[in-house]
Amino acid sequence: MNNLELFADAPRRTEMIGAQACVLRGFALDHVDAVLAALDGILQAAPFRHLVTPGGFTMQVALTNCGSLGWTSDRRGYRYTAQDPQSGQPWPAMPHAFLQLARAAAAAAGFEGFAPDACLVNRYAPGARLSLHQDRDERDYGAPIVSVSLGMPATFLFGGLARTDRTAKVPLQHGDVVVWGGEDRLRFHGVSPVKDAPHPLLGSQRINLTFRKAG
Ligand code: MD3
Ligand code: FE
Repeated sequence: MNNLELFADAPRRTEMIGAQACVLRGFALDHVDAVLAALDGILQAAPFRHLVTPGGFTMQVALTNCGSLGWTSDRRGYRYTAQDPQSGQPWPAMPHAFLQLARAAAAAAGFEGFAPDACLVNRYAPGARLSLHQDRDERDYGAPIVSVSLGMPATFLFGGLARTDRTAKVPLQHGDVVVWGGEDRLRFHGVSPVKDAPHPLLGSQRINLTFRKAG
Protein backbone atom coordinates (compact mmCIF):
# COMPACT_ATOMS: atom_id res chain seq x y z
CA MET A 1 0.00 0.00 0.00
CA ASN A 2 1.55 3.32 -1.01
CA ASN A 3 1.21 6.69 0.72
CA LEU A 4 -1.54 7.89 -1.57
CA GLU A 5 -3.73 4.94 -0.68
CA LEU A 6 -2.98 5.29 3.03
CA PHE A 7 -4.11 8.91 3.03
CA ALA A 8 -6.86 8.66 0.41
CA ASP A 9 -9.63 8.74 3.01
CA ALA A 10 -8.00 11.19 5.40
CA PRO A 11 -9.94 14.43 5.73
CA ARG A 12 -8.17 17.17 3.81
CA ARG A 13 -7.44 20.23 5.92
CA THR A 14 -9.02 23.48 4.90
CA GLU A 15 -7.60 26.74 6.28
CA MET A 16 -9.47 30.01 5.90
CA ILE A 17 -7.08 32.88 5.12
CA GLY A 18 -9.79 35.44 4.38
CA ALA A 19 -13.59 35.74 4.44
CA GLN A 20 -13.72 34.03 1.04
CA ALA A 21 -10.21 32.68 0.63
CA CYS A 22 -8.99 29.27 1.74
CA VAL A 23 -6.08 26.86 1.44
CA LEU A 24 -7.00 23.26 0.64
CA ARG A 25 -3.93 21.42 1.96
CA GLY A 26 -2.81 18.60 -0.32
CA PHE A 27 -5.93 18.81 -2.46
CA ALA A 28 -3.99 18.39 -5.73
CA LEU A 29 -1.90 15.40 -4.60
CA ASP A 30 -3.99 12.73 -6.28
CA HIS A 31 -4.14 14.81 -9.50
CA VAL A 32 -0.40 15.46 -9.79
CA ASP A 33 0.56 12.64 -12.19
CA ALA A 34 -2.19 13.50 -14.67
CA VAL A 35 -1.52 17.25 -14.37
CA LEU A 36 2.25 16.92 -14.96
CA ALA A 37 1.71 14.63 -17.97
CA ALA A 38 -0.67 17.18 -19.48
CA LEU A 39 1.75 20.01 -18.70
CA ASP A 40 4.43 18.32 -20.85
CA GLY A 41 2.15 18.60 -23.87
CA ILE A 42 1.44 22.27 -23.18
CA LEU A 43 5.15 23.10 -22.89
CA GLN A 44 5.93 21.51 -26.26
CA ALA A 45 3.52 23.88 -27.99
CA ALA A 46 3.98 26.91 -25.71
CA PRO A 47 7.30 26.84 -23.80
CA PHE A 48 7.94 28.89 -20.65
CA ARG A 49 9.15 32.42 -21.41
CA HIS A 50 10.16 35.53 -19.45
CA LEU A 51 7.92 38.47 -20.34
CA VAL A 52 8.68 42.16 -20.14
CA THR A 53 6.43 44.46 -18.09
CA PRO A 54 5.13 47.78 -19.43
CA GLY A 55 7.76 49.40 -17.19
CA GLY A 56 10.52 47.56 -19.07
CA PHE A 57 11.46 44.99 -16.43
CA THR A 58 11.88 41.31 -17.30
CA MET A 59 9.79 39.14 -15.01
CA GLN A 60 11.74 36.71 -12.79
CA VAL A 61 8.92 34.20 -13.07
CA ALA A 62 8.68 32.38 -16.43
CA LEU A 63 5.18 31.66 -17.71
CA THR A 64 2.97 30.08 -20.29
CA ASN A 65 -0.79 29.51 -20.62
CA CYS A 66 -3.44 27.08 -21.70
CA GLY A 67 -7.14 27.58 -22.34
CA SER A 68 -9.01 29.83 -24.76
CA LEU A 69 -7.33 32.92 -23.27
CA GLY A 70 -3.78 33.48 -22.04
CA TRP A 71 -2.29 36.29 -19.97
CA THR A 72 0.60 38.13 -21.54
CA SER A 73 2.65 41.29 -21.05
CA ASP A 74 4.90 43.52 -23.14
CA ARG A 75 5.93 47.17 -23.32
CA ARG A 76 2.36 48.05 -24.43
CA GLY A 77 0.67 46.58 -21.34
CA TYR A 78 -0.89 43.50 -19.74
CA ARG A 79 -3.74 41.67 -21.46
CA TYR A 80 -5.40 38.37 -22.26
CA THR A 81 -5.01 37.10 -25.84
CA ALA A 82 -6.47 34.13 -27.75
CA GLN A 83 -3.13 33.48 -29.48
CA ASP A 84 0.33 32.90 -28.10
CA PRO A 85 2.24 35.98 -29.36
CA GLN A 86 5.41 33.85 -29.63
CA SER A 87 3.95 31.27 -32.05
CA GLY A 88 0.94 33.09 -33.48
CA GLN A 89 -1.08 29.94 -32.66
CA PRO A 90 -4.00 29.61 -30.25
CA TRP A 91 -2.86 28.75 -26.70
CA PRO A 92 -2.92 24.97 -26.05
CA ALA A 93 -6.37 23.75 -25.01
CA MET A 94 -7.09 23.35 -21.30
CA PRO A 95 -6.42 19.66 -20.53
CA HIS A 96 -9.26 17.70 -18.96
CA ALA A 97 -7.06 16.90 -15.93
CA PHE A 98 -6.58 20.66 -15.31
CA LEU A 99 -10.29 21.44 -15.59
CA GLN A 100 -11.26 18.56 -13.33
CA LEU A 101 -8.86 19.67 -10.60
CA ALA A 102 -9.89 23.34 -10.83
CA ARG A 103 -13.61 22.57 -10.72
CA ALA A 104 -13.26 20.14 -7.82
CA ALA A 105 -11.18 22.61 -5.79
CA ALA A 106 -13.58 25.50 -6.44
CA ALA A 107 -16.54 23.32 -5.41
CA ALA A 108 -14.71 22.21 -2.24
CA ALA A 109 -14.31 25.90 -1.38
CA GLY A 110 -18.00 26.62 -1.99
CA PHE A 111 -17.83 27.92 -5.58
CA GLU A 112 -19.97 25.53 -7.60
CA GLY A 113 -19.91 25.66 -11.41
CA PHE A 114 -16.49 27.32 -11.82
CA ALA A 115 -15.75 27.42 -15.56
CA PRO A 116 -12.19 28.72 -16.07
CA ASP A 117 -11.23 29.77 -19.61
CA ALA A 118 -7.60 30.57 -18.76
CA CYS A 119 -4.82 28.79 -16.91
CA LEU A 120 -1.64 30.76 -16.31
CA VAL A 121 1.33 28.49 -15.59
CA ASN A 122 4.13 30.15 -13.62
CA ARG A 123 7.61 28.65 -13.12
CA TYR A 124 9.87 29.85 -10.31
CA ALA A 125 13.58 29.00 -10.32
CA PRO A 126 15.46 29.37 -7.00
CA GLY A 127 15.54 33.05 -5.99
CA ALA A 128 12.61 34.08 -8.20
CA ARG A 129 9.91 36.22 -6.61
CA LEU A 130 6.64 37.81 -7.68
CA SER A 131 6.20 41.33 -6.39
CA LEU A 132 2.99 42.54 -4.76
CA HIS A 133 0.19 43.09 -7.31
CA GLN A 134 -3.55 42.75 -7.90
CA ASP A 135 -5.13 40.55 -10.59
CA ARG A 136 -7.44 42.94 -12.38
CA ASP A 137 -7.17 42.08 -16.08
CA GLU A 138 -10.16 39.72 -15.93
CA ARG A 139 -13.60 40.78 -17.08
CA ASP A 140 -15.64 39.39 -14.19
CA TYR A 141 -14.37 39.69 -10.61
CA GLY A 142 -17.36 37.58 -9.50
CA ALA A 143 -15.63 34.33 -10.48
CA PRO A 144 -13.09 32.87 -8.04
CA ILE A 145 -9.41 32.17 -8.79
CA VAL A 146 -7.94 28.72 -8.12
CA SER A 147 -4.19 28.36 -7.62
CA VAL A 148 -2.30 25.04 -7.50
CA SER A 149 1.23 24.85 -6.04
CA LEU A 150 3.64 22.17 -7.29
CA GLY A 151 7.30 21.45 -6.61
CA MET A 152 9.39 23.53 -4.21
CA PRO A 153 7.59 25.23 -1.32
CA ALA A 154 7.07 28.98 -1.26
CA THR A 155 5.78 31.74 0.97
CA PHE A 156 2.71 33.42 -0.41
CA LEU A 157 2.16 37.05 0.65
CA PHE A 158 -1.48 37.94 1.15
CA GLY A 159 -2.22 41.63 1.58
CA GLY A 160 -5.23 43.89 1.64
CA LEU A 161 -7.03 46.11 -0.86
CA ALA A 162 -4.32 48.80 -0.62
CA ARG A 163 -0.70 48.13 -1.62
CA THR A 164 0.55 49.40 1.75
CA ASP A 165 -1.71 47.14 3.86
CA ARG A 166 0.23 44.61 5.94
CA THR A 167 0.70 41.18 4.39
CA ALA A 168 0.13 37.78 5.95
CA LYS A 169 2.62 35.02 5.07
CA VAL A 170 1.08 31.75 3.94
CA PRO A 171 3.47 28.82 3.41
CA LEU A 172 2.47 26.74 0.37
CA GLN A 173 3.64 23.18 -0.30
CA HIS A 174 3.51 20.81 -3.24
CA GLY A 175 -0.15 19.82 -3.72
CA ASP A 176 -1.72 22.75 -1.89
CA VAL A 177 -4.58 24.57 -3.61
CA VAL A 178 -5.75 28.08 -2.77
CA VAL A 179 -9.15 29.46 -3.78
CA TRP A 180 -9.99 33.18 -3.72
CA GLY A 181 -13.36 34.74 -4.36
CA GLY A 182 -15.70 37.53 -3.43
CA GLU A 183 -14.22 40.32 -1.37
CA ASP A 184 -10.77 38.66 -1.33
CA ARG A 185 -10.50 38.53 -5.12
CA LEU A 186 -8.84 41.96 -5.44
CA ARG A 187 -6.38 41.68 -2.57
CA PHE A 188 -2.73 42.51 -3.21
CA HIS A 189 -0.57 39.38 -3.24
CA GLY A 190 2.88 38.13 -4.18
CA VAL A 191 5.45 35.40 -3.62
CA SER A 192 8.68 35.74 -1.57
CA PRO A 193 11.98 34.70 -3.20
CA VAL A 194 11.82 30.91 -3.54
CA LYS A 195 14.53 29.01 -1.63
CA ASP A 196 16.42 26.23 -3.38
CA ALA A 197 15.13 23.04 -1.78
CA PRO A 198 14.94 20.58 -4.69
CA HIS A 199 11.67 18.68 -4.90
CA PRO A 200 11.75 14.88 -5.52
CA LEU A 201 9.41 15.11 -8.52
CA LEU A 202 10.14 18.58 -9.95
CA GLY A 203 13.71 19.35 -8.90
CA SER A 204 14.72 22.99 -8.37
CA GLN A 205 11.52 24.62 -9.52
CA ARG A 206 8.15 25.70 -8.25
CA ILE A 207 5.24 25.54 -10.67
CA ASN A 208 1.98 27.35 -10.00
CA LEU A 209 -1.20 26.91 -12.02
CA THR A 210 -3.66 29.79 -11.75
CA PHE A 211 -7.14 29.17 -13.11
CA ARG A 212 -9.30 32.17 -13.96
CA LYS A 213 -12.42 33.16 -15.78
CA ALA A 214 -10.82 35.89 -17.87
CA GLY A 215 -13.28 36.54 -20.71
C1 MD3 B 1 -4.79 36.28 -4.23
N1 MD3 B 1 0.61 33.91 -8.95
O1 MD3 B 1 0.03 34.65 -11.49
S1 MD3 B 1 -1.19 32.33 -6.78
C2 MD3 B 1 -0.34 35.41 -10.58
O2 MD3 B 1 2.04 31.56 -6.82
C3 MD3 B 1 -0.01 35.07 -9.19
O3 MD3 B 1 2.42 32.05 -8.89
C4 MD3 B 1 1.08 33.53 -7.67
O4 MD3 B 1 -0.28 35.84 -8.33
C5 MD3 B 1 1.89 32.28 -7.80
O5 MD3 B 1 -0.99 36.44 -10.78
C6 MD3 B 1 0.08 33.50 -6.62
C7 MD3 B 1 -2.59 33.08 -7.39
C8 MD3 B 1 -3.41 34.20 -6.97
C9 MD3 B 1 -4.14 34.71 -8.00
C10 MD3 B 1 -5.05 35.70 -7.77
C11 MD3 B 1 -5.28 36.22 -6.52
C12 MD3 B 1 -3.61 34.72 -5.71
C13 MD3 B 1 -4.56 35.74 -5.48
C14 MD3 B 1 -6.25 37.24 -6.32
C15 MD3 B 1 -6.47 37.74 -5.07
C16 MD3 B 1 -5.74 37.27 -4.01
FE1 FE C 1 -1.61 37.37 -9.09
